[in-house]
Amino acid sequence: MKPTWDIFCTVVDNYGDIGVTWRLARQLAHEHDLHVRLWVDDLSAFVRLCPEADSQALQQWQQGVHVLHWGSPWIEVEPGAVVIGAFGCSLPEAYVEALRMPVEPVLWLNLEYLSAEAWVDGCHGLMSPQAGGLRRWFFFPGFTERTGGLLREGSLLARRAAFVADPLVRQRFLESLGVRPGADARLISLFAYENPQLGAWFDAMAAGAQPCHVLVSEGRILADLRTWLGEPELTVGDTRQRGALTVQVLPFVSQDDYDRLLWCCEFNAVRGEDSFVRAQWAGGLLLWHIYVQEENAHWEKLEAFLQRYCQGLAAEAGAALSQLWRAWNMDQDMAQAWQAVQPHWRTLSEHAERWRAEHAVRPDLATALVQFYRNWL
Ligand code: TRH
Repeated sequence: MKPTWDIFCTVVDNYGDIGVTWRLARQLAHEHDLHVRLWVDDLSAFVRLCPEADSQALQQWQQGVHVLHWGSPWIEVEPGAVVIGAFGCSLPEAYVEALRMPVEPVLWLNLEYLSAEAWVDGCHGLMSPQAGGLRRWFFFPGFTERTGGLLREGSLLARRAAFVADPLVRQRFLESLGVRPGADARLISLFAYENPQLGAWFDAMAAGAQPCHVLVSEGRILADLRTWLGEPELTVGDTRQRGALTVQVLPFVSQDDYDRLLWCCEFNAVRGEDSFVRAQWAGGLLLWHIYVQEENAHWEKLEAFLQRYCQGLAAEAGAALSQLWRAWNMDQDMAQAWQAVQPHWRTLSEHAERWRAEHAVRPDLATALVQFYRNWL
């Protein structure tokens, strides 16, 4: 019988919590031959990422993962060999009680948010004593060898390479979304929170010499797009042109299709955690809209990543990219920042490829978790 691993996910807001845990659950089941139970408190968020799922089912199997509604009252179960609480979520009391008297010892992990900050190296793998003699370990994703690494399926980069090598496959995929970019247009994806700089950025693209076709994923940024276009009714499927800029609103697609979308684009504007990592694996230029934290704690995270990312990059190109990211996240002039990036486009593309290659040789997060468990036994 396969060993069982439990992953608990509370959907706080947005799609990052479920995005990360669903991806991790699938990889553990497929590549490490585990019976993975993914406990989710809000299945409606899950259905957005996995459209074939049933938002009403108490339990279901999706892509090899046992997905269960984490509702109330709690269905009592025997804990798995490993339990992962994602992003500090509190496990059901009865489950924790069962951890105190397991048939076999259980490894209890807390999967943390991704950060490029230096302190993460020192906190990854630390143990924290819990009430009743229990112990829980912190597991940090990250960008260095002293962290748990990044989520990356074993076949991801080969699948991407095969996809980009076949222009017909790319074209068919884009057509399935109703996207037909002009031959000389730069294809750009945009997934973002509300952002007051959208108008300045889009003005710059509209006035530029280079045709751009921006694919905007439906969601929180749409209100700003409506304002910029002056069209309150704008909805999924709509396409508009302003000068050199074509804007098209895309539906929210499955996680696998979202990867394909990133692979199709030269420039990906992403947000949060999971799409941010996927854009790094996609390998094109990227712009990160970081999740806002109290007292602007997220700015430090942004700078920590930029510092790592810009290593080995020509100083001027690094400065232009950093300023673009700051402008997007700190409400500074995106028009100017966008123009400043243009002369460095090629350098930045090549750098993105190098960054991907550098990180692709590190152990991925799911493999690191399995290794952590083996070492713990
Ligand atoms: O949705 P997010 O903003 O999630 C955030 C962050 O994780 C943040 O750190 C966390 O604190 C907060 O949630 C609660 O962005 P993220 O992390 O990129 O998650 C989005 C997920 O949605 C990701 O798995 C990609 C997926 N996705 C699709 O599957 N289809 C789509 O069309 C799009 C646009 C995204």
